Amino acid sequence: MIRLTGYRYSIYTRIARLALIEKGVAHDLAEADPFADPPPAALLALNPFGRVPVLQHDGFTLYETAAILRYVDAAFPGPALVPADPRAAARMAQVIGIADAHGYWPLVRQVYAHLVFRPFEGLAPDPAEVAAGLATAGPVLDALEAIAAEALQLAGGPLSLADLHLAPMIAAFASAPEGAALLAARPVLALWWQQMAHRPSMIATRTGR
Ligand SMILES: N[C@@H](CCC(=O)N[C@@H](CS)C(=O)NCC(=O)O)C(=O)O
Repeated sequence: MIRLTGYRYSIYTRIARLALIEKGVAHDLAEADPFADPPPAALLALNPFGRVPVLQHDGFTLYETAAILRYVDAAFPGPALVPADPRAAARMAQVIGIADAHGYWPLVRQVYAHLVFRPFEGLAPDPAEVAAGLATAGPVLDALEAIAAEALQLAGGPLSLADLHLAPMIAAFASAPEGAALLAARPVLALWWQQMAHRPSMIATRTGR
């Protein structure tokens, strides 16, 4: 049994879904809203931190998206999503680290959440969060642009876990016109994003927000 517990609007859930789809792994989806207060007991039983996604595979339970992606890549047949070249693999891990440590909050939780998600839900954005997110996003995009320009990762080569980890965050960010403008100013990264946006797995996992 392969089950992914996630939330339909969750960026991290989308990342895990991309990996499963790209590897061709058939799986169930279980819905749990981690933003509920308190989070569902069933989710807390799988992840003590109450976050999604969580992967279950034949009695093995795993949370933390980067770990889920490494497991999905290693445990199932299909195209290898970790480069064999040590430097490309290191850049892959670096992109994932940058996305988690520096990208998710400004790109998703500040810019996307306040300019796209909250208005969709009929809620007012907080201009201070938007301004802070846009300001913080610049250096993050610059760092990713430098990596893409080096062409070991994020440059249209063989698909890797870095592409899958970053694409949903960039998708959310660029769905705000202000985010799209900042992305367009980083041409190599923007070209990467144009290619990723058209992948069938990205189209199949659109969230509707
Ligand atoms: N470090 C976790 C982060 C996962 C995460 O933050 N997921 C979000 C949804 S995209 C969540 O569950 N948020 C609930 C909350 O912040 O309370 C991972 O890599 O899986």
